[in-house]
Amino acid sequence: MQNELVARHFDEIADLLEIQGANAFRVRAYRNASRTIGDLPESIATLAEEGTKALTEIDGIGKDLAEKIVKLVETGAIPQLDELREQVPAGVRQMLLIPNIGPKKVGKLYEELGVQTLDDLKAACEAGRVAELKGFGKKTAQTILDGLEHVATAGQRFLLDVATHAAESIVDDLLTLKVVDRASVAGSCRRRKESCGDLDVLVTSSDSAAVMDFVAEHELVDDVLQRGDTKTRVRLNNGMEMDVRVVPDESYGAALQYFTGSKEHNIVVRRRAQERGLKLNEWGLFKGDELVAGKTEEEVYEALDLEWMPPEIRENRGEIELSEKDELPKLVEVSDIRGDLHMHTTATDGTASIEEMAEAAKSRGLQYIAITDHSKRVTMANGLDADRLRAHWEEIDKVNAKVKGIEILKGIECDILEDAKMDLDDDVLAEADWVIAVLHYGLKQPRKQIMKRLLTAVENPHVNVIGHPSGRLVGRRSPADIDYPALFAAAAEHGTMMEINAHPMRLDLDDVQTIAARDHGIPIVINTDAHAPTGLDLMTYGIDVARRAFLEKKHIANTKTWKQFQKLL
Ligand code: DGT
Ligand code: CA
Ligand code: CA
Repeated sequence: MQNELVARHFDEIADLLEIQGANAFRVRAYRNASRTIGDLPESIATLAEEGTKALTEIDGIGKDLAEKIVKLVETGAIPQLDELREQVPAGVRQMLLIPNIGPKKVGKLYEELGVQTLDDLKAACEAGRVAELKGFGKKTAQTILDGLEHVATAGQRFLLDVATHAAESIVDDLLTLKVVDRASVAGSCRRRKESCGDLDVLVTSSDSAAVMDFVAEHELVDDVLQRGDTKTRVRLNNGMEMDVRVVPDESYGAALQYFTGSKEHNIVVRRRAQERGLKLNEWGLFKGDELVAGKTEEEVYEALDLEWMPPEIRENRGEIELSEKDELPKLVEVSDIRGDLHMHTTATDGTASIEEMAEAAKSRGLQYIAITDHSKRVTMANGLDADRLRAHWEEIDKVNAKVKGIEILKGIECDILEDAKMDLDDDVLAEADWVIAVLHYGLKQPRKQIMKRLLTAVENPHVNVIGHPSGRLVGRRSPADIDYPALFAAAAEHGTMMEINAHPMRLDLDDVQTIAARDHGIPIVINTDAHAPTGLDLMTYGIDVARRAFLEKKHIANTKTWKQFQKLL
């Protein structure tokens, strides 16, 4: 379990306590714990395996918190959090998804207006009851109404890292059972989609009832919603739902193919079977009543004259044609990555020193990194002005000379201001080895102004890459309004790269935008934006995006060796 995910459990405790109007000190203790864990240089899960003692040595982690962390790492759940989730109605918890409305406000709405669902809340806004609440007003009521629309269209979906962790825990546990032979996650999680609506798990077993009993009693499972002979649907303790299906061994491949989807991919594959006088369903590929293929995905595809396709590309975006012609790309893998060009240190809002980040990158096999702290506009993160930045770069030079086996670039994550000026002057940017330009503020500006800002940055000769171009947060914050064809055309012309920010909450560029960027021949960089050493491990989610965009090693600039990368620069 990655630190990031452990941290989010404590944030959720803080949120729910705050909704309940708990003592501010208690709430703060959990918020601080969340930050401490998120920022920890070591893996919290590894520490927790040594027991509570190792954990209590961390500043701000007492015995009580330590016990909760151990429990979470061992079982995937914290009993207190489970209780809180039961106490606060699901509809009220969903209100936390409304942009710009925090737990304190949600608590007030719940306590004072008694709203329990998003519909209640909408009605209360429309009746003017929300605007009348102390501390709310007309503007906040409107923010809520706008936000409700956003929550309704997004539906209740879960970030890929949350989904992956739950699915892998349960699949791994199922595989330890004597009666279980094969087990796998399917659905959107296997396709590595940025968010998952629910989880789909497939199992082969000699004893279907035993599998379902095991799932029902699993620590991550809260309720059994439905149970049949071969299928059960359960709700996990984080609210996510999961289907577990027990399938016959000879159908496993066909079932895996079917339930991995996507629906759009399946429709084309099934039509292809029909064209060959065959019938494809989750039980197998049939000629009349005879099973032609079904045990493995490979044999199902092969029987349709197709090469097996990695799940990430099964979206009917041209993968079938490539497979048919034997021209599938060899998708990039996390082990191809040699550099990470976006990370923070204690100079701004990171928690580790330059040297600690460099050592952490080196131990993960990287050959080069860029230290890219914030520019001054980001006052919240103690952003750097020219003087502090130059002093910081001197430090980087020193560390670079000292730490062998890794190159450390002097970088900056420079804001593109609302008026389309860069936050730092050109003479400063000219001294950098690596400049990431980003939008942080004014994301809601009209397209024209957003494009003016992005194009100014793209055309600036000192800017190497546009970081997290849209500024969206998956399921939480809308992207800036960008004309991507115009952006990519300009980037291609000026030799500016595009980032896939690998943080599971960002994944920005997304998969579709990445395909377009590649078509423009723009070098793509996948970066973690790590704020602590363990943040470097999130690279894998950026790779997921790249793979969903059919990208190969050659499309990604930071797969190059240091020598090759220098040439590109
Ligand atoms: P999600 O859960 O919304 O993130 O997305 P998926 O792709 O996991 O969708 P889900 O859970 O509804 O169904 C899992 C897979 O089952 C889906 O990817 C393809 C297959 N499937 C479900 N319904 C249909 C259908 O009506 N037709 C076909 N061909 N396949 C389906
Ligand atoms: Ca699903
Ligand atoms: Ca499903």
